[in-house]
Amino acid sequence: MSAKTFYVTTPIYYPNDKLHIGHTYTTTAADTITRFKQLQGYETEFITGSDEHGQKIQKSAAKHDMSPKEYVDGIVETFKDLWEKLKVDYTKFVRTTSDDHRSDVEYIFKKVYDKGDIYKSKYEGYYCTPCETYWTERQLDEEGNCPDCNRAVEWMEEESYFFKMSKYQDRLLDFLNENPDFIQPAKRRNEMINFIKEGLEDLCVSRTTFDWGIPVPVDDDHVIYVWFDALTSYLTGIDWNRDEEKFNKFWPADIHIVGKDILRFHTIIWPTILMAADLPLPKKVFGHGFLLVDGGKMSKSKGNVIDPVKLIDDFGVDAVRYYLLREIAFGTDGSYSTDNFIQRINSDLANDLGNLLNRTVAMVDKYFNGVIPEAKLETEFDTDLEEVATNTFKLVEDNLEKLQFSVALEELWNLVRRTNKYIDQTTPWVLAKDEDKKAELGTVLYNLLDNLRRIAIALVPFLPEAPAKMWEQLGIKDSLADQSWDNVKSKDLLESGIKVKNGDPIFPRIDADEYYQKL
Ligand code: ME8
Repeated sequence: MSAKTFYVTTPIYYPNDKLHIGHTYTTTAADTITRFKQLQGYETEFITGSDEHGQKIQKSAAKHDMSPKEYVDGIVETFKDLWEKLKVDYTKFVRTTSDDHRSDVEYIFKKVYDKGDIYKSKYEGYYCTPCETYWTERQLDEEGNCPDCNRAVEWMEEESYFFKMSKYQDRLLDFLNENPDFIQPAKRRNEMINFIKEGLEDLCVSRTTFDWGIPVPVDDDHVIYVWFDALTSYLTGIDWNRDEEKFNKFWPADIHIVGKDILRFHTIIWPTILMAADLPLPKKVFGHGFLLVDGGKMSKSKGNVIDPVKLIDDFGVDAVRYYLLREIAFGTDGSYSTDNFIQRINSDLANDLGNLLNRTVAMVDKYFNGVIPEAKLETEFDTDLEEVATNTFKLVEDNLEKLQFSVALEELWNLVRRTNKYIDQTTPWVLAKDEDKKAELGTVLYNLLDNLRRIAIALVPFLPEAPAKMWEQLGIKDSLADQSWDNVKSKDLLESGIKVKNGDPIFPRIDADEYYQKL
């Protein structure tokens, strides 16, 4: 039987500047789904990287008096540092300037060229350098700017190579009809289909106005269009042309996670290139919404760009990941604000979950000398708690499958709050006064601990640090690797007779006034 595999990608980001909270959002989502699939027993590949060619990078490097390679080398290090801080567990970081990638891009270009689907012609049009995209006059916005980013465009004329994208229009529409879940969220699907129905033009896939790129294999005067180059990274990442077995095992990708800004490249250009190269198409592309700051667009000129490194330094990696995944519904735009961040962390992590753990462990310490008691009988509240737990874990699983992270966490927190309510219902402090109620008290505390164990495993996809800290307090010695989603579904796996470890709160409360004063 072949192993269950799952291949997920993030965009490969442009190293023309440091990454911000928006990029962090995409990558956190990709890491979370990867960790979830691992818990379910899948063998996973998770690819990220940097998109290093193109005019935009060349211009940024020139501004800094550096060669493009020297310039990107420095910035790529900051990408990797950020992913390390965010505890992102990727399998490969693809740099488009690497030899492997270059040879894969040359190979795919040549393959499509040899087939007759790339031809030479002349190109004229309005070029948007930040988006690396040509536009026709009709496509420009009302002010004559780029319709995507609204910045100024330049008129350009060049001899270019063209990819016969128009040839694949009908096949692409058929594919989208046959695979209604390919484009996510569903509301974006029609947008893409309408765009295709307006008519796909052939795509200009080479440039001569700058030279920072991979040369066209049949013509050194041209470099390959940066999107043709970048999209191929999804093949490089799993060693296409180098490790056939691995490639066949993981391709087609299970999901490309991208922002809505680049959904078109992934659902129109990429599939048609793959069709021309006789490769299967990815199973799904999810174009999530954009993160705004205090309701507005993040921009350097406004000075409101949120630095994820500072946020992690100030609040910890779990808090940042929790906030991003809980606060913004995946697929719609959302807004970051520091007030809201602090409020969310204090109420959900410090109060609801932190208190549940503290109260429970402290009671085991107090009433059973820290030794996990046995669940010898049933209390009248157990069935209901267990029903909520079973139902919750099913909902968490279903929503994670759909990448609905915020709903999954909302459901999980219903259980956290329900478990807190179980303490109020069973009143362990009252039971503790009556020696005859010792068995009942033991049962209550065991149920609390066992629920916390299951909640901790369910948190593994979202939070890289808290679950292990929770297990330590719960007396569980197993390493992360021993946990699996099946253990979330099964109750009563916690061993009795082992000692819990009453420790510091794992989610300290944030004092907002103190934080703002320090800024
Ligand atoms: O487009 N909110 O790279 P890029 C949410 N190199 N997500 C955001 C965001 C925001 N405010 N800002 C950026 C490129 N993102 C190409 C990709 S892939 C083959 C090539 C995230 O550095 C989001 O995922 O401009 C978006 O799609 C991506 O960063 C754009 O990153």
